Amino acid sequence: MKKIAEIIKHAEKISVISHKDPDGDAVGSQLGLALALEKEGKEVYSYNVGEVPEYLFFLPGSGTVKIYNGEDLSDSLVIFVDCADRNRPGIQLPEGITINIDHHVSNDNFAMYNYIDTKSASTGEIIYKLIREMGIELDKNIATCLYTAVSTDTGSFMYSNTTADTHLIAADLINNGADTDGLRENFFEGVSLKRFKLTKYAYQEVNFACDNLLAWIKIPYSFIREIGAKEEETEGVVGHIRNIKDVEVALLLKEREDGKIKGSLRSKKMIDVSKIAEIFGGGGHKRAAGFELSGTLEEAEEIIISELKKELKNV
Ligand SMILES: [Mn+2]
Repeated sequence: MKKIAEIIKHAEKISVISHKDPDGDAVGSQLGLALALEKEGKEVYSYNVGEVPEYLFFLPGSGTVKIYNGEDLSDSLVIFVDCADRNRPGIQLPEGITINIDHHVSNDNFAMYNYIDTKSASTGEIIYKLIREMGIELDKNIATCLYTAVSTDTGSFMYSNTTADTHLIAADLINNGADTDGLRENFFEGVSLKRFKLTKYAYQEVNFACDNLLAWIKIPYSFIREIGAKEEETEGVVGHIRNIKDVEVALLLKEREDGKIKGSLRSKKMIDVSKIAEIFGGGGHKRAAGFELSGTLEEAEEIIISELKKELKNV
């Protein structure tokens, strides 16, 4: 981290990039870092493939995140945040100096300099430590972005990745003015009607197997189009399915507009879903992971469910 802090200190132009379908940790870490670097007098650009989701518009600087459109990044220091592997940004790795800051176990150290802390519940926690390391003073805006990153990636401090360190960092962010009301109103109490309809659909369509240890749902693109939901609005559904008593592994299979099947896996205690996701070319964390498959929803279902049944046989 010292080395990374030093490299950043010497750079003038910096681009900060997070991942496709950006979530609270992606955008919160990205903006928290960008705002801190601007404070240091750097020329900072934020790019993503994909729009900032509406529930994150309240974040200071959310309007500065641009959709990446082939810009030449080779003359700036490029920092990737919260990207589990080289494909997650959706941007080709530029020539020049690159830094990769992340907390996913599946991270493949794709950049020139890599800081991967898999014990961190969120990338936001690592960015917090980096900002402290650099001696940059926190302010309300930076604190709001980082608090959002920490809070959303821990399911509001409830998931098993939450540590004492997470709470200490959150406390310091609140002491520095983090807008916790903004997060609550926009995220936790800001469930869109589309998101609610998706949850309703999921509750109706959920399948069970292996004595209810396994629960899964398939969402065809036709339904997503019918209700007009955006990609990111489908993400929370799988967490609701995991919350059912007895369920150990929850799976969401979602058909995308491009016909690809996106899989999201969640587990409770026994199954390391990052290993299962890796079988299908994806990755993530022990308790939350994802992958992409080609073919139909039914074909994807057959392959992954048989793999999950094998895993759950020994439980
Ligand atoms: Mn994250």
